[in-house]
Formats: sequence, C-alpha cells, structure tokens
Amino acid sequence: MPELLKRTYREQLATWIGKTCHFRLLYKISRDGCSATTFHQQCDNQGPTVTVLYNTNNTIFGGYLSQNWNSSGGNISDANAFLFRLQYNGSSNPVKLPVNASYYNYAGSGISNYGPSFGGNSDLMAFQGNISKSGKEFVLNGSVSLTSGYYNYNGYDTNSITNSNLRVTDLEVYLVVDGPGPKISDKPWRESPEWNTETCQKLNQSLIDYKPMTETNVTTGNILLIGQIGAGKSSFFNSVNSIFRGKITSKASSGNFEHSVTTAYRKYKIKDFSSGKFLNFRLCDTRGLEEEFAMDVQEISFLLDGNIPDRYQFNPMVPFTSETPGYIKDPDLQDKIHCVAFVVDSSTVDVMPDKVRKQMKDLQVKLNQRNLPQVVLLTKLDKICPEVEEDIKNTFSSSAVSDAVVRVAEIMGLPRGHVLPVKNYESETKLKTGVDILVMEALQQCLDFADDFMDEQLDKMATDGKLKKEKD
Ligand SMILES: Nc1nc2c(ncn2[C@@H]2O[C@H](COP(=O)(O)OP(=O)(O)OP(=O)(O)O)[C@@H](O)[C@H]2O)c(=O)[nH]1
Ligand SMILES: [Mg+2]
Repeated sequence: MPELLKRTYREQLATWIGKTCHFRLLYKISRDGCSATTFHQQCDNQGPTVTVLYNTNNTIFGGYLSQNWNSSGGNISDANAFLFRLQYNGSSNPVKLPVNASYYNYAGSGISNYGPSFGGNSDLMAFQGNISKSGKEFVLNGSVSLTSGYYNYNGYDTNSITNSNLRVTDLEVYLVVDGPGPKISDKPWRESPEWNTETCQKLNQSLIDYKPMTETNVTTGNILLIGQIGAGKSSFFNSVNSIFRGKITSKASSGNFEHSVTTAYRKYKIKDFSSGKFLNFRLCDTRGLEEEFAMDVQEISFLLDGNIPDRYQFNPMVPFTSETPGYIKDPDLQDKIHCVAFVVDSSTVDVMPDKVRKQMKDLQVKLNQRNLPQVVLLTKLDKICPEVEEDIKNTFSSSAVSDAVVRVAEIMGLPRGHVLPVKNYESETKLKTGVDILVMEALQQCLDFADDFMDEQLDKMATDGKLKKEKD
C-alpha cells in the first residue's frame, strides 16, 4: 500500500508552503482505517500537515495547516493555511486557494468526532465518525462547500476543485518536515547489481541449478520466513513463486488484518515452469508474530529442528508438543531449517512493538545455540522512499533505505551485510526485472548461508562420530 503522493506533487506543495521540506506519512485511510479517532490519535499535535484526498474522478485535492491538529472542539487559527487542487480528472492541474485574511481564525476545526476539517467545518470537512470501505472506495460522509468565504477561491468553485465528489480511494495526512527529504546519492552505499535482463537470467539460472552438497544427503535447503504480522512473509514467497512461474501469482494468502493472515505452517516448494521441475529449496512460511500472542519457546525449537509437519495449523492458545498429531520424530538434517530470514517491514521499523522485538530476540537465542545463519529481508522499500517506488534501481543509492538497513542491523545485532533490501510484488500485474533481481539476490544469499550451515553440521557430525568411536 504505497504512499500515493507523487514526487512532482510533493515538490508543488513544498513550493506553496514556501520552504525546503519533505513529507512523512502519518495517516492513510486505506492502511489505518477511516476513523476520526484514529486520525486524531495519529495526527494531533504533530506539527504542520497536508491532507490529501484522492477521489474517484481521479482528482487530487486537500488542505495544508501550518498549525497542529487537535481535538479541543474549537477552531484552529492559521494565517498560513491553504486548500489546494493538484490534479483534476486525471490531469495535473495545480491550484492554491489561500485562507481569507479576515477569516484565518477558522482555518481548521479540531473536533474529536471529525476527520480533517478546513474552514469552520464548512469548506472541506472530510468525514465524521467511522467509514467502512465499500469495494475499492470510501464513501466519505463529510461535506465540501467552497462558498463560505473562509478561503479565497479566485473564481474556482466546489465542482472545479473537487468534482463535488467525496467518494475517495484514499485520504492521506502527511507531516511536513523541515529540510530536504531522503536523498539519492551518486555513490551507492552498497554495490549495486547491473540492473539488466542478463543479471536477472544469471540469478535465475543459479537458483535453478542450486543443490545442497551431495555429502549432506539433503535434497532441499529450507529457509524459514519469520517476523511481525503483515511484514511481507507470504508476499516474499509469492514473489519468488511468481518469478519462477513467469507471471504474477499469489498462491499464499496475503493482506492486512488484525491477526496473522497466515495461520498454517507451509513448507512451500517452488516449481520452475520452464522445465516443470521443482527447485531444490523450500520457503517455510509461518504465522506472524503478534503483540498479544507470544510464540511458544518450545514450539520455536520444534520448528527449527524439523519436528513440525507441513500444513500444521498454528494455535496460539495450544502450542505444538511431541504429542501433537503429525509430530515428526527424529528429524534428520533434511527436515531442519538451514537459514532463518527475519522479514521486517522497513516502513514500521521505528514503531515495532517492544513485545515483538523481544520475541525476535528470544528466537535469536535459539538460533545462536544452533549456529543457524540469520538474515533480514527488509521489505516495502517502496514505502520509505518515493525514488525507490518510482524506480527500484535507486535502492542502493537511497539514503532512506540505507538508514533503515543500519537501524535494523542495530536492532537485530546482525552485520549490515545480512540485511537484504527487497520489494515484494503486491500491486503489480507484470514481472519487473529490477524487482526480480533484488528478490533473487536475497534468496541466493539465504541459500549460500544455508550451505554454510549444512557444511558445518557435516563437520559436527563427523567430529561427534569420531569422538564416539574413540569413547567406544
Ligand atoms: N508496498 C508494499 N507492500 C507490501 C510489500 N510486501 C508486502 N506488502 C503488503 O503488505 C501486506 C502484508 O503482506 P503479507 O505477505 O500478507 O504479510 P505476512 O508477513 O505474510 O503477514 P501474516 O501472514 O499476517 O503474518 C499485504 O497487503 C502486501 O500486499 C512490499 O514490498 N511493498
Ligand atoms: Mg503470511
């Protein structure tokens, strides 16, 4: 669910606001739900904001307040406020409508049961209470009436700014932050691949050719995907599956819900459709970590050691035990997890709940005991950097991505090189070379680590065997 405000529109708003600034998303109804309470929780007392509405005529309009939103029940005075139109019926068509000098005391309203509201309630009041989504849109119950005189319309009217249409696909509120936004630097912060079809084909072939070493007797490398709900675990599997399918597929359910969308353990195999053969690795998709349900420590051990069968239905109330039907007794190296990929949403790194962070740390203790390699798949890059959203080739030049990598590496106590930026397929209808390259590079690294682990296990088994022999 990327931010919708295009770079050119951000630049236009910054020009109108009159200073170098960038925009940080605070609230988005398609992500957070359309609720006056949530709007106030996320936007009150934050500082200057722009509110942007996207209606079903493909018109983009909204308002700027240099003062805080609040829930005091009164008007918000702001001599710098303005309403605006950025796009009209699908075409860029910017207009600024400044607040009237004599009515700036009514620039906005801070009313707890109202969403964003400009001009003493009457010019542009987006909605009140809660609005459910109907199909792909929200039928907002607010009002637009650009006649009250609080703002200066310069001959424009309600229709020419808003189509008098409050059926919207989205509404976003951005914090206006002083200073230039995340930059794209000329010097990449990590070596960037050649973004061409040759790289893509090479990676593709190397994954098709992947085989664990014969001495291990293991036929498939197992990568465990684990992380907070909604981080993009199932979408990562879907992305990999799409690449080898040659078209976008969504075999694993994905989405945004209060609780984990994935409820069953799945050890997904991937078929290369050009040869009809299964690849020699599996992506093991788990239930998402949630604040309310801590993952059972023993269950985690069973998961890592290969005791839990494919399609096991997770039940946070009743953890897996050796008595659970399907329990795999005496699993061998083939059944075990060989590399763990923490899937982390780059756009919510800073607000990861403490309880989820703790669950990941507890899990790391188990991984370290087993010497299991760990990586982070850092997802949703498109959400933290508009330049990356526009073109994935900017990933390794984006300071926003670089900052997120540094923060996650710190949180997880892992080397930065183990944090692998990816963008999953989510709204695309066609495969894209750049997206494929990032996903396959990350996967290749997981498999290299998995090989190291298996190699180490072989050594260990050899030493253990030798010791046993000496003892006998
Ligand atoms: N913009 C963007 N959205 C993404 C990306 N990856 C996943 N999403 C979206 O994030 C939401 C959650 O993705 P899932 O793949 O279901 O996440 P999950 O980790 O499997 O979640 P649970 O199964 O609930 O634990 C979906 O709406 C995806 O479309 C990404 O790279 N970019
Ligand atoms: Mg899932």
